[in-house]
Amino acid sequence: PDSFCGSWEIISNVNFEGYMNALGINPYLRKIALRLKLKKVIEQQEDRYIIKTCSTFRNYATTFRVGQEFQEFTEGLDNRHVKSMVTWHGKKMVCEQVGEKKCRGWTHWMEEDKLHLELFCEGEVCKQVFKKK
Ligand code: RET
Repeated sequence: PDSFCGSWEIISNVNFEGYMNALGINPYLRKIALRLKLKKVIEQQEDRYIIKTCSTFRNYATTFRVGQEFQEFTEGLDNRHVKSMVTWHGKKMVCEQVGEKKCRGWTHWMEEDKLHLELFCEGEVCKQVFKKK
């Protein structure tokens, strides 16, 4: 697949509020999060990916190998422990996050030169698009 690697800045964010609500994130944090100009920094070292979500308020990072289950602690988001697994579905990088919340995960893919991200949780879907910095 096309490389996701590099620095990305958000250009659209649809239903982030609904997604955060589904995660049970409190109204105060939701309000702050909605105003952030999010950046993604994606690195790949051999079969290991590092995805960083960055903002002036808080950062969040995950490291994983595709096809290998890992324990994820969503620190600073909803602070839950989930069992995560990332796999390729064609050109889409799909993560399932198994835990207390049903149907939780995300999907990354490229369209033209944009990075697309869908975040889902219990029927709520947030759609974010990033352009290369
Ligand atoms: C911030 C700020 C504090 C509140 C919330 C946040 C959301 C982070 C998200 C990160 C998604 C990361 C992904 C990583 C892939 O490996 C910005 C930390 C709710 C939604 C998809």
